[in-house]
Amino acid sequence: MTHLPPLKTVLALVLGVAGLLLGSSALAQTSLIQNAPARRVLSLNGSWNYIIDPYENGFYDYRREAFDKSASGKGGYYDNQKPSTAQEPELIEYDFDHSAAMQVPGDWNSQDPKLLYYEGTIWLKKSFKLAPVAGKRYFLYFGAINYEAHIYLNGKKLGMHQGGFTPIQYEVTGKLSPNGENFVVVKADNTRHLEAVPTINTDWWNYGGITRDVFIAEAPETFIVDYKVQLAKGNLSQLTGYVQLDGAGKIGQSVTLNIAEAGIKQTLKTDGEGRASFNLPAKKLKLWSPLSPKLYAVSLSNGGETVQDRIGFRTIETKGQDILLNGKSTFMRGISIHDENPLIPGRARGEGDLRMLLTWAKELGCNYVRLAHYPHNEAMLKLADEMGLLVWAEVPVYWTIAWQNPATYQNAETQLSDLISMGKNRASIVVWSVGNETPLGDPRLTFMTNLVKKARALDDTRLIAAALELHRTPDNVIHVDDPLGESLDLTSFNEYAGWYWGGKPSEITKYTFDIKYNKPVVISEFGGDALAGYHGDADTRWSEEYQEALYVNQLKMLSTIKGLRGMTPWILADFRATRRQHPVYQNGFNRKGLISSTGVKKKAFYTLQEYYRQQAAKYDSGK
Ligand code: GCB
Repeated sequence: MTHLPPLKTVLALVLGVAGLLLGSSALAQTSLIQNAPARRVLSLNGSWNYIIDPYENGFYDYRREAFDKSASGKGGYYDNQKPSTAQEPELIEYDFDHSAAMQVPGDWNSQDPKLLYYEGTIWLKKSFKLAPVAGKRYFLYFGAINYEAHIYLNGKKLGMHQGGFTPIQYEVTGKLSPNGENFVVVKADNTRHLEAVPTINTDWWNYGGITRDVFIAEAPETFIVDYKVQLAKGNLSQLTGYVQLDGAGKIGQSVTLNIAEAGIKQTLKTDGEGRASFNLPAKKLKLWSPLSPKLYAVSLSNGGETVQDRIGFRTIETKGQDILLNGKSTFMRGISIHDENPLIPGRARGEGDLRMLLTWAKELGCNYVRLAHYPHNEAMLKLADEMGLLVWAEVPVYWTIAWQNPATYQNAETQLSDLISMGKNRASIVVWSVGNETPLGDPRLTFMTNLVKKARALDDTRLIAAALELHRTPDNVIHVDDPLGESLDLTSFNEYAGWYWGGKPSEITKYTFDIKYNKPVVISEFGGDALAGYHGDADTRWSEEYQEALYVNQLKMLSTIKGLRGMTPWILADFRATRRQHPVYQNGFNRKGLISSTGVKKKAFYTLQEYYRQQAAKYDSGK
C-alpha cells in the first residue's frame, strides 16, 4: 500500500512551489504600516554612496553563485567592508565611503550624466546612528525603489522586493546595532523584464534608484498597524472602518477614535485578531469636495501610542451616466500627470515638486487628476486631499503584460493591494484603475477581471476603472465595446484622433461615438505633441497651433457624447520618454504636455482652461 504524505506536507509542498513561482511577492515584507510617515523617527534621506555594478560583482561570485545564498552569507557589497589592517590584508575591490554619492530620494538617471540611459544594478549605502530603545519596535521603510531591490541592514539580508512604485517595509527590531552604528545597503536593479509589471515596453523613462523617502519608523511593542476611517458606501452620515493592532498585547485592548472637531469620541475593544471595527453615526460632518476640501484631525490611540491623520469625508457613486460626489452630479475636469518634475527633469523628489504639479493643475481649472500610470507618492495623495483634487490612482498594468504567467498576475495584484492599502484613507482618491490600454483577448480579460474583483473586495466605496482602447469603422464611428467595460464603473478610453489617426485636427469632428455601456464616460486620454515656442498654422504638426486646434476640435467632438462626465487629457507637462526619438521636436521627450519641459504654458493650456471654466460654471454653481 502506498503511503500518502500527511496533508500538512502536501500543503507545505504546494505553498513552497507557489512561493517559487510567485518569486518576490512570496518574500514576505511585514504588512504595510498605515500612514507610516507619521511614525517616522529617523529620516534616511540625503546623501547615499553608490557603486555602479553592471556585472553584479557585488552580488555573485565568479561562478555566478549569489553571495547572500552561500553558507556564510558573506562576500557581497552589502558587507560594506573596510580596508583590512591585518598583516595579510584581504583583497577588497570596492569601497562605499570613497565612492560617489547621490541624493535620495532621487532617480540616478538625472544625477549623473553617465547614468541617463543606465539599466542594471547600482548599490547604494547609507550609514546612520540609531541606538534602539528596549521595548520599541523599528521598521525600515522605503517609499519606492525601481524595480527590484535587495535590502540589507548591517550586512544581513532583510528581503527582496519587485515593483517600482509601492512602499517597501521590513521590521528591523533586534537588527539595529546596540551601539547605534548602522548601515543599510540596497541593490537596486532597474533592468526591464518581459514578465514584470510593467513589462519591457512603456512610454516613460525607466528611472532607477530609491525614488521616494526612506526612514526608520518606531512603534511601541503593541501598535496600530492599520486603520480605515471613511464614510460608509453611499451614506453621508455613517462613519465606518476599523483599527488593527499588531503585537503581543493586541487582543482585548482599548482603542480610542477621536475626531474632536466633529464631536466624535469612541472607545473600541479589539477582538481575537486584534481588530476593532466600528460603525458610527456622523450627522454633522462637513463633507470634503474640491470646492471645499475639509479635512478633520483624526487621532487613534491605544494607550501606548497616538497616531494622527487628517481625513476628509465624502461619497462617490455612479447613477446611470451620472457621477455623484456627495450625492451631487459632478463633471471631472482633469489632467493626466506623470510622477516627474519636467524641470529637473527626473522623478519628483519631494513635496515642493509635487505641489508645483498640482498647482499647475489647479491653474488649469482642474478638480481632478489622473496619476498615471503607476502608484504615485503617498505625499502626492495627501496634497490632493489638502488642495481639493479628485484622484484616479493606477497600477502599471500597461500595454502588453504576460497575461498567462501566474507570477505576473500575483505581482500586479500585490501592487494593486499595496496601492489601495496606502490610499484608502484619502478622500481625494475616487477611482482605482487596474490598467491602461491593454489589448483584447481571453487571458487578458481573465487577468483584468480578476484585478477588478480584487479591487472591489478591498474597497467597495470607490469607483473601479481602466483606460480602454477603441476601434473604428469606415463610417467614421468610434466604437467602445471592450468586454472588460462590463465590470467597470466608468467608461474610460484613450482616443488619439488628430494625432495618431483621423487626419488633421480640423477633420476629426466627423467622428461619432458608439459606446456600449450606459455608464459615465470619463475620457482617460487624448492629445498631441507640440514643441513649446514652435509656431505654424493649425495643420503644422508639432506646432503649438496644431495642438491648440486639436484641443478645440477634440472638445467639440467629445461634447457630442451624451454621458460625458469628465476627462484627463494627455498630459500636464512634457516628460522624458526613451521611445520619443525625433531629433528636432522630441529629443527624448513626449511633448504632449500642456506645459513644456521648461515650465512654459503652451497655447492649448488656455483652450482647456477656458473649457473647464465653462464646465465649472455649469456644474459647480448652485449645486
Ligand atoms: C497612450 C499611453 C500613454 C502615452 C500616450 C502617447 O495611449 O497611455 O502612456 O504616453 O498614449 O503619448 O502616445
